[in-house]
Amino acid sequence: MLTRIDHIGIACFDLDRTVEFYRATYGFEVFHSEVNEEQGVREAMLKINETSDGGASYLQLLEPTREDSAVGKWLAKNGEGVHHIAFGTADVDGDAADIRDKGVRVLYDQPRIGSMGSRITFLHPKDCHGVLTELVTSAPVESPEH
Ligand code: CMX
Ligand code: CO
Repeated sequence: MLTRIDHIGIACFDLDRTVEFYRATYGFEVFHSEVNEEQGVREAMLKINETSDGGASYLQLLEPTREDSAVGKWLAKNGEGVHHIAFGTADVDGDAADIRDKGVRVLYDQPRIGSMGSRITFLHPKDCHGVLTELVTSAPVESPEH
């Protein structure tokens, strides 16, 4: 079951300048940043709020690491802007299978690794009324060591 907006993915040409815009304009700070070579992105997650399912909602700012990546291609065509939305679920495998059964193209056979060790997959935008849609299961919270 999809229980929250996990994040909104925003494509930008210059991650550092875009991070500074969100900090200076809204006061949002970087919660986490990483490079995901498989996805071809350098990214910053800005936590906006926690949610009733124990998760959180973020903005995901994305700068391509290579021109032929999904974000690189999209930026070249569209310029900066909202690239995708992501719904959070406790069960990305089950939800992706259910959605595939409804005839929507799920891009990956198995979820891949996303931000902060999450497991992610994508639904084809042409099957989702023009919206590239991601499904995310957060990494389990590590219990403190004793
Ligand atoms: N939103 C809406 N439509 C999109 C889109 C997007 N983000 N990206 C591509 N499209 C549309 C294009 O406009 C194009 O439409 P037309 O045929 O009408 O022109 C069509 O989809 C095909 O686009 P393309 O430029 O030829 O690109 P590809 O088919 O090679 O790739 C997609 C499209 C969705 C398969 C690819 O972007 C993908 O695999 N995305 C998932 C991975 C991803 O986005 N990773 C980055 C984020 C990582 C993260 O969130 O952690
Ligand atoms: Co994303």
